[in-house]
Amino acid sequence: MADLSTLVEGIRARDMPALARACRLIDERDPRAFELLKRVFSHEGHAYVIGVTGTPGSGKSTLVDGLIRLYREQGLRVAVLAIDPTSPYSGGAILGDRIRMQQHFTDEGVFIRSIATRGHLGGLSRSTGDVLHVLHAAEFDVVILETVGVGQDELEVTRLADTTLVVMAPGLGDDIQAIKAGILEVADVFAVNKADRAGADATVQDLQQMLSLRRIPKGVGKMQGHTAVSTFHRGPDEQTEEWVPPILKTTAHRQEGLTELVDAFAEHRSFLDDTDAGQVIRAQRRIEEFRAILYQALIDEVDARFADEVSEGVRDVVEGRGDPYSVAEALVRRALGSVSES
Ligand SMILES: Nc1nc2c(ncn2[C@@H]2O[C@H](COP(=O)(O)OP(=O)(O)OP(=O)(O)O)[C@@H](O)[C@H]2O)c(=O)[nH]1
Ligand SMILES: [Mg+2]
Repeated sequence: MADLSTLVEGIRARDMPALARACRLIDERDPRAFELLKRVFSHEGHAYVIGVTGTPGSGKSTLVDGLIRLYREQGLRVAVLAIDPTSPYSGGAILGDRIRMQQHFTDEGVFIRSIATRGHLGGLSRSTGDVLHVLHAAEFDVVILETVGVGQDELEVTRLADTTLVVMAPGLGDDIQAIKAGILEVADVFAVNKADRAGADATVQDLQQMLSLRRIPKGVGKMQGHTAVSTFHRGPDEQTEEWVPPILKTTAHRQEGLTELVDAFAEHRSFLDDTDAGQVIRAQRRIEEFRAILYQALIDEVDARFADEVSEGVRDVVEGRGDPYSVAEALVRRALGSVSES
């Protein structure tokens, strides 16, 4: 375990090779990753985590690049995880993003990595969650999770974020229709990017209309220039506090509207910190994370200790010797029974 202690030290010192190695252990689901995570976990979690998702081509990467610059100017340390479900190292989008972000690669206060692990329970979301704990331990101030796609897995990942930004752009209206269901759920802040283009106001209105269908009180989410009005609403019952996602206009490649965006993030963060509703959201996330870790640990244990029995069960089902319910039940009984005996 001396090796692991060195790795933990390296992480705490924000040594880039150590961070990369930790990410690799997690990606590869190396058993040492579990030990590592036990050592680096802290309840507080140093970094503020921002999820960025939205319509393809809306300017997410350009925005993220601008956000990195803004946070760096404030002296904050930033990590970016590009969540790419397709492939870790290929794909035009990621390649383009890497070139765009190249200027930050020589900056020691910036860590950029893509994540693509799938295929186990919780998939992308689980391994991203693990990497987040490493980044907390490395004391990054801000972590940005940028999704490449907008499928269910990617939306799932944004649930790991304190604040999720959904990026839209004018002229991509059909996409809004197609993905709105999932996306409205996850959004804490909306950016209508490419505000320099015609149709930005119409996109803002479309969004406002969709949001108002979700029983959101009148008059909120109004625009004043780049700034959203009333992001924080106390319902008629003083007990029910509610967060109303603001809609902000940005022109990412000119760095316009980003300060207002960062202000909206800060406001959402204080909503999480200072209200009961925010505390409930945080508690629910901890519960979900624990369950995911617990179930994955059970699966790993069963796979490791009962590999032969599992294969045998598979054969029985495939060859019709047993129905899947009875075979599964027998296997679970046997696995749990043998654990309690040992
Ligand atoms: N006019 C205009 N173009 C922009 C703006 N922001 C980004 N772009 C351009 O829009 C294109 C797409 O930007 P990206 O940042 O790659 O968008 P993305 O959402 O990351 O794209 P994918 O990762 O492929 O889904 C690029 O050519 C950008 O230069 C903006 O505010 N206004
Ligand atoms: Mg991109």
